[in-house]
Amino acid sequence: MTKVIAYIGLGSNLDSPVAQINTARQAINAIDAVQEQAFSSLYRSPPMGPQDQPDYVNAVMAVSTDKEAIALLRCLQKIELEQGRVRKDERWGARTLDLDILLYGDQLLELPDLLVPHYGLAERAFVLYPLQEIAPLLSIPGKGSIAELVAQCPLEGLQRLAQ
Ligand code: A4P
Ligand code: MG
Repeated sequence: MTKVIAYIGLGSNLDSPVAQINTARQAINAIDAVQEQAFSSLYRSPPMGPQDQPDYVNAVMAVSTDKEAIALLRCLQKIELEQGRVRKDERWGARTLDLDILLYGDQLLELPDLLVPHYGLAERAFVLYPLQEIAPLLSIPGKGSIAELVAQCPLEGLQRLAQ
């Protein structure tokens, strides 16, 4: 299989979010057949969804891979579990680590367990701004250019963290 560039969204709001994101970055780099191409700054934002939870830290990572998308998802879910992710019934509740496949090449995927592009990508400041930082010329299948999407998306309290 030829290599594909995939974009992964990382998010955490429990148990030292910055450390969670850095640990996840290392774990993703340790996946067989996955190589980091770029990693955005870290961004802090108020929670989308229930407000009785801490602020989030988010980042976006570009990787090159020859893994199938679903195989990549399974590796990311394993890393979530290793970092103490507990899935609860509450929608959009607090979590130690969330890893989403935002984009997988220019592919549109509608598998039972995997929707790509990620369903929230086009409206979320905490995804669009870090994505634009590492891929300013990106075009999102079915949605338009990253520049257009960012221009239409208010910051909603998003702050880039000092390095
Ligand atoms: N799934 C389908 N498509 C994908 C994809 N492209 N990437 C399926 C990853 N998973 C995908 O995910 C639920 C199911 O989605 C999985 O079984 C997978 O097969 P999950 O990680 O178990 O649950 P979740 O993440 O809680 O659900 P959801 O609806 O994806 O939540 P979101 O959209 O990830 O939102 N506020 C701020 N400021 N920053 C955040 O990062 N994140 C959330 C979670 C809420 N509020 C936030 C943030
Ligand atoms: Mg998720």
